[in-house]
Amino acid sequence: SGEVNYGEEMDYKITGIEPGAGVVAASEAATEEYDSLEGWEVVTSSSGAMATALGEAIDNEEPIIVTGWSPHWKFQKYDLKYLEDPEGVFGGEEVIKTMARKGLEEENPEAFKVIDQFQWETADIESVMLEVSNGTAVEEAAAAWIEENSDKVAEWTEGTETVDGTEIELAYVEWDTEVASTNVLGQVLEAQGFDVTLTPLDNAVMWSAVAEGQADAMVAAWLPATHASQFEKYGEDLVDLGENLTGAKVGFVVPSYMDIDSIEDLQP
Ligand code: PBE
Repeated sequence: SGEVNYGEEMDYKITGIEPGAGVVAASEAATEEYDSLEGWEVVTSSSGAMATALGEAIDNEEPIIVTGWSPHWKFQKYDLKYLEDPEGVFGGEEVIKTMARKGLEEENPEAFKVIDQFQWETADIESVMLEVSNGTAVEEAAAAWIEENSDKVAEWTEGTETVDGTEIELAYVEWDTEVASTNVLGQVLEAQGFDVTLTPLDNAVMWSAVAEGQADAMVAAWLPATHASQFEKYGEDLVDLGENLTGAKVGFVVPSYMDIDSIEDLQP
């Protein structure tokens, strides 16, 4: 490594996603922390634009660095690797947690229980995400997963009663992971008789909406590192329902054909 000047080839730009994402904040911190990233810039856009740029770079075998995360379908579609982060700017293993508004348990105990019992694995969420990335509508992909995984779904609804049109609102951000999880949980709640609203928001607004009781819950809290600042700000106004998925990760992701392994292998 070190022979190719990737910085020049990429115009010293890292392909980011939405400005409110934790991985973007961590990426900006990385450009401050690493001498190898001096003069580099994180360009924000959207998760969809990042995926398009990644696909195009791979088609042309060009270098690209994206602000990546897993679970994500991109690892099933492409040969990718995380750049090592010796300074630990991106944290280590992340979990995705569920947060509910205060009062939900008392006011809507059946919904609260289902939301609390919602929990799945990387392979589950990735299969929904992969379907969606291949062009299937998320409603359809979620319904298919639910049909094939009735055992798991039965664990989420275990010990709860169906209702007759009680309203429930889930907040989320339009990241691929959260689109998949929120739609699956939403459909399970609908099948239990709830009148479900899924509300896409900016990350910071999602946290404040649940903390202030405008939305009932969200399944998109990436911790301990990615959303640490949001958790610090809103955590005490939320009910922490624990992990819905473990083994998550964020960081710089590059195609495997790139001849570097670490953020330190880049050049200013
Ligand atoms: N993500 C996906 C989010 C959390 C879920 C990694 C893009 C973020 O960076 O905030």
